[in-house]
Amino acid sequence: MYTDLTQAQIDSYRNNGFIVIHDFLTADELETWRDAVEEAVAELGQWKLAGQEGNERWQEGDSYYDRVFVQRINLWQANEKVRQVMLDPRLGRMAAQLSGVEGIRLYHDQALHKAPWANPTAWHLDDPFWSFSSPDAISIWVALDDSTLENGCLYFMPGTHKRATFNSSGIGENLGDLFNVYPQWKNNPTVAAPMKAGSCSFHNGLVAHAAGANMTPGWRRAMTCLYMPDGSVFNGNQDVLPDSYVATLKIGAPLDSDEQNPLIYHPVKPLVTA
Ligand SMILES: O=C(O)CCC(=O)C(=O)O
Ligand SMILES: [Fe+2]
Repeated sequence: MYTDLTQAQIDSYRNNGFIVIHDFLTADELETWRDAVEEAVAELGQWKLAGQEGNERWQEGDSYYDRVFVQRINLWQANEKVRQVMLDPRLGRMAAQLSGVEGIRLYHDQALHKAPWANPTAWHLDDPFWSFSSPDAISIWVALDDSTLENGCLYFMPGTHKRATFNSSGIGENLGDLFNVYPQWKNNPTVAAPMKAGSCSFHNGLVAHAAGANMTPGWRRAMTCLYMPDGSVFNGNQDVLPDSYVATLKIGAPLDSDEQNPLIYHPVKPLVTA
């Protein structure tokens, strides 16, 4: 795993709101990630959120959004192999260095697999969906297959994280709805981010991004993880948090449960390890 970031990479991330790291995983590591993720996705079946099997809210249906990607969340909680992969402090250290924060908690992981002929992923911001609001939230997106212009690679709008508010448009059927909320971005340039399997990107939770349709008969599989700066507080959005946990939270309460959001990197505090 390529984990050493140069100052130039960190600067590029801070300026653009994203960075692509080619050849992030070795061939063996890629095999480990694929095997773990495939096993966990198969175990969850039609349920999108681990621990919520049987809860209709998290049942896959046949909506437009269900055809954007196969989305399976918190696989680390359900599967030992994914837990080994996701609780790796090296991932947390990279997230901390890029965002310039001290400690990193795992907010949630998610497999995002575009099936053959999947719908495009509309332009959106991530952070407004989440249970905390931070300009330093960051995600990793790891290509488990070659991700190409043909099968639905990511696209970014550089620099938008610097000006975004927490207003958003969701991820609907209209690719450009985000630009009704941010009309000042309508003519901004965009950057495609095709990646070989085993490469990855990191992106800020407030940078505008999207992905293409899958115009091929093959799969475009990706494993992602969303990271929360240690010290972040509950903003009132339930998102993927279980009912029983949300019932204990007031707005402004620290999201510091190591069962739900393990501390995976910190220079001094004890970490949760696999
Ligand atoms: O994989 C995709 O289609 C979209 C990914 C994305 O929006 C994310 O990782 O935040
Ligand atoms: Fe996203």
